[in-house]
Amino acid sequence: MWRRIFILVMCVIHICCIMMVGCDRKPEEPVPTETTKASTPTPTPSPTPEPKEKYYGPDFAKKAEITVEGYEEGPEPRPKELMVDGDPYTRWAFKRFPTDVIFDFGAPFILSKAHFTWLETGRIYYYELYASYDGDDWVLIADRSNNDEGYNTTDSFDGFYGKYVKITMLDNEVQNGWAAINEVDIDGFRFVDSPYKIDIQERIIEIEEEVSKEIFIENCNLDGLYEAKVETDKEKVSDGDILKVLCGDVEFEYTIKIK
Ligand SMILES: [Ca+2]
Repeated sequence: MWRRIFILVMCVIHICCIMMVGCDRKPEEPVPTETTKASTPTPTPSPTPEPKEKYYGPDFAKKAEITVEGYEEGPEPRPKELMVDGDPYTRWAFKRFPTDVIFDFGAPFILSKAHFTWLETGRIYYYELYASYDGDDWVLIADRSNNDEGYNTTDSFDGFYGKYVKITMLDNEVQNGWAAINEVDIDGFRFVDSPYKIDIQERIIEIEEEVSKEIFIENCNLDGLYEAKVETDKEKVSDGDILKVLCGDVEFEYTIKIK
């Protein structure tokens, strides 16, 4: 008897528990589905890479980006390309003084010399030559405002480390208003991604340890117009030796130091 009553009570309690749980259960809330945002790709700033390999070779000045303020359009066009086409009898011309011609090499070079070929009649042009590392600060390299040379002129940069050269054309001797350049050649070189610490201004190259001449020259990774050699009696390049770089007809010397 008591056993039946106990079972009955337990059943009632169990039923009540089920009912209570059922009452407490909230209707299932819809699981919010993750809304896919209209994803606007975040623009990643693209760094402006140094165009290290842009002018790998001896003709970097011929491949420079040249900016002029205009050119003679006709009857025979004389665009800027004609001042770097290798032909001394073709020329860029523009009827304006003063006017600027800017060379952007795309990367800094150790600039040696600029050679100009002027009009074949030997007409004298008056100009100023500037160089710059950043395109903002310009250094006067040559003042030819009182020039007395026709046909050809050569100006030294003395190793100026720059990415830009600017020629400011001032006038010519016949004062006819026409600026013109038949040909420009610029000598220079650069150390491209060398593993050595190179002080361009002080002309010092630091190396970790003595190395063979061949490996040293290879690691200098010179670019441009150059002939490079190390003057030493020893088998290996060591502290105090000199690297000589012949660029055009100008020789640059770099002292080698071991850290
Ligand atoms: Ca030419």
